[in-house]
Amino acid sequence: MGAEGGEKVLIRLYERMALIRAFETLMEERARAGELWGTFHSSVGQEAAAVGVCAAIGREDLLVSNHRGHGHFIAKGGEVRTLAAELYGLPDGCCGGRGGTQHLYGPEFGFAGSNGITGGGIPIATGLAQAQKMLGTGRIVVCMFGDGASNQGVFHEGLNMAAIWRLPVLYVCENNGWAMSTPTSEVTAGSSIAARGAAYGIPYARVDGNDVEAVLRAASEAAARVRSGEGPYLLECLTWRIRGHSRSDDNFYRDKAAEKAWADRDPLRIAAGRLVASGAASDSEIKAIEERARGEVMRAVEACRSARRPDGSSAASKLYATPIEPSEPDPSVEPLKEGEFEEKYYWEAIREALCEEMDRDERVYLFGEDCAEYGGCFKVTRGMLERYGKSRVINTPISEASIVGLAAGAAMGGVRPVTEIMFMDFILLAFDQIANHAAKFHYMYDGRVRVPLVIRTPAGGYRGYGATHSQSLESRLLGIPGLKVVAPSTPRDAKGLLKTALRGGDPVIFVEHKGLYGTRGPVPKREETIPLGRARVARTGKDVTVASYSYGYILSLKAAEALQPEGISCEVVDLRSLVPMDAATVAKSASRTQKLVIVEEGHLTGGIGAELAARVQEMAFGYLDAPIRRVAAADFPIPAGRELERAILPSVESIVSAVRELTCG
Ligand SMILES: Cc1ncc(C[n+]2csc(CCOP(=O)(O)OP(=O)(O)O)c2C)c(N)n1
Ligand SMILES: [Mg+2]
Repeated sequence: MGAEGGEKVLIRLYERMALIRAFETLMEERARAGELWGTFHSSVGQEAAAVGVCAAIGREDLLVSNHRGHGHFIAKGGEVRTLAAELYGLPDGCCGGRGGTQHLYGPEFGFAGSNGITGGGIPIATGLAQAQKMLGTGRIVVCMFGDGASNQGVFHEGLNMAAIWRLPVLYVCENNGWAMSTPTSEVTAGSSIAARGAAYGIPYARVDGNDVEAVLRAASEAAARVRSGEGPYLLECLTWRIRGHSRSDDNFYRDKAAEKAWADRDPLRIAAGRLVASGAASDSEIKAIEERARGEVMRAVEACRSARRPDGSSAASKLYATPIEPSEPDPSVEPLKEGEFEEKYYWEAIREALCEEMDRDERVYLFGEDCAEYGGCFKVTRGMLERYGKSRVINTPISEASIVGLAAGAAMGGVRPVTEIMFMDFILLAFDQIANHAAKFHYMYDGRVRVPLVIRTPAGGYRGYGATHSQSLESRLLGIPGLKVVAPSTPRDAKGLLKTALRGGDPVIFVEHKGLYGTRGPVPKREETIPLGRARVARTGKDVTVASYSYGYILSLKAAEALQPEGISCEVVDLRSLVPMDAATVAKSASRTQKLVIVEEGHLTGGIGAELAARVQEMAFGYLDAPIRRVAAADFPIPAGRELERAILPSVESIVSAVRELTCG
């Protein structure tokens, strides 16, 4: 940078910093005046890090931000007007008012989302970088986070993954010395956050985060290395949060001398001092820049204040990228004629669906622990590595949270990951990335992004694997708007539903019961996709409806056969998909039989049965002549020993006795 060029650059940097400062200051006033609903995290004092980093990358490069993201949004090129409108909860806000201060999005200038979960953006950014690399876009991804986030597990998982796969991601830690009221030094081991890069073989640097020129220099060097294909880089910017952590925090816990020392190192003051000292700008020119910035923000604020308030009616929309279409025909209700089908194993049907979709769409790839050579714990994907190669069948570290987080980020970036969580029990480690991230993005970012992510996972017991390898956790996935949950029980459904999941635009948890892998059934030779959200009446009967899904459906069929000789005729309904849940088909059946038993392998309390029973009674209360019965796992961890396990999990016998009690009074 030449002297004159450098001064011009510094003026531009100063203008951006002044705009952020004006935005934060004026919006804070508006918040105090009670005009803003919700919280507010000010980035006053941290402008140099945001502006210096963003000046080092292109508009087309991507940036993932955190809860303190206003400055990042503006520095990346976002308009003050759409940001202010978002904070005011208005329809022309960058997320239509759905996101608010902590959840911003601006794909048109490479702002790939901010997020209120501390550290949550790290795997997302890493996954976005994976997508850039796969698609060969040449873009890099910047991930902004705080010192507090560097103590999250996903920080370490994300850095590890970025390093092993050499992903184009620049991690930028804004170390402002505090994570809320906790000093960084009190909770952070090691010589520096930057030096944590060394553990993963990632180049790193530490820079004065209040000196915008120094940040620009360091970030430019880092970005160039990342862009060259070397892999990730970790940059730590030492800075200071001048305001309280959030709106309600007055910093009472901080040392006043330290506050004064940092105030003297205010990044705007440093830059202005340099501009004046070099003669690049006079005091009055600096003032004029600040006045222009204030004017721009004030105009935005005035527009928001005078805007008509929305009536809230748009809130219940845009939940899914691929909405559930009840009008779509369901081919699987047609019985298959001789010659139209082949007998297939359940695992085989799943593998076929995966291969057919990978042949059809080269953006589909497999991503999970031991999914390559080994073929996954249950060998479902064995042989796929040979067929599709290492770039599309990828073994991952044992990092469930980041497996899902990376996959969600990659899906947002335009590819279609299929992850495998080895046992459903381990999904709990990834729960934050599923529930707070993947499931929410489409809605929270006002329908402007899709997360086409399929998470396959083997579930269930009856194998003596004990408490941490036997659970059916489907019910824990209810009540997470934005997520779809599928649990097929037959090879035909497994194939057809998986294909639909793989073509949709939403995150889907695809539950595969371990006890089903070795079962066989007819699968059509022709291509078939089955719509989600349709239950199937698998066996007709007149005395009682037994509704179930997954392995519970197999037990229910057996129970129905066992009851036949006693003259009890059971109608068996297979839910197939749990979110959306087709309670209407169950209610219709139960209205005819007037009795309903719900069978599931998950625990009784808060289970699928509880939800389904509540819905069915709303629709069919007048038709039922007995209370709805639930057969489920007893509310204990699942023991390993054969007899103990049997005593806890549902069985053909327990279904038979529930039906008998209901029908024989
Ligand atoms: C997972 C999670 N834990 C806790 C919080 C509450 N919280 C929000 S910001 C914050 C401090 C974060 O510190 P840091 O990462 O250093 O960012 P800073 O606020 O200093 O910018 C905390 C504890 C949260 N939002 N998410
Ligand atoms: Mg901090």
